[in-house]
Amino acid sequence: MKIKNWKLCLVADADFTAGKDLPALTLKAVKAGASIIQLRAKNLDAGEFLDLALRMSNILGPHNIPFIINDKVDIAQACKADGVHLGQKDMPLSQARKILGNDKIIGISVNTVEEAIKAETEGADYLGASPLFYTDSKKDLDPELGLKGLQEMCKQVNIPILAIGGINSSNASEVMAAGADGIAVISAILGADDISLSTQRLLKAVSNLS
Ligand code: TZP
Ligand code: MG
Repeated sequence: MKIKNWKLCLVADADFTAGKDLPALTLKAVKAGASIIQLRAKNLDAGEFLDLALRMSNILGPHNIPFIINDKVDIAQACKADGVHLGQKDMPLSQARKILGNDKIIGISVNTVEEAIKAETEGADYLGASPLFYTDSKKDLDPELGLKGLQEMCKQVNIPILAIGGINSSNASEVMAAGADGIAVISAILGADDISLSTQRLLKAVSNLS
């Protein structure tokens, strides 16, 4: 599946469920308009990650929404996800492309214009501009890009850019105005009391509706 709507990616992080069921939380966000789902599980072992990925894949199937696995090419393959999102220290893009083929989506996290141009040249399908702002949701953060850094990056590459890090319904429209094709969030959706409402608010902000 190719991605047509880049606007709002939920990074469904298994560490952010407060004891609730991640597939159920994700489904609420999808029904409220999230357009891409990326599954992130830094603290699960491979078997647990795969079980969760298969449950997510099953629950998302009928909704026809792109499903991306964070970090792990083998898990993406095993659950027949639509693609993988790789950091600078994960499997190199060229190797992931060999394994997954041209029909799968490969996203790359980038923090500098140099990394962005390299990923585009090597055939990434999209970039995660990371981190845009400070966030407590990720450890070992690279320097914040800020709106200026994002703007510069967007000028230098042609593939879609999802901005991530500290984005919420108050700053999302500025992020889009800086040139992002969409936003990716964890806490603005999973940390909210009302997942549907917070998803709708984000969607409004990225769609420039008042
Ligand atoms: N990569 C860069 S920042 C980040 C990730 C996974 C965390 C984003 O979480 P939040 O809660 O949307 O700031
Ligand atoms: Mg990663």
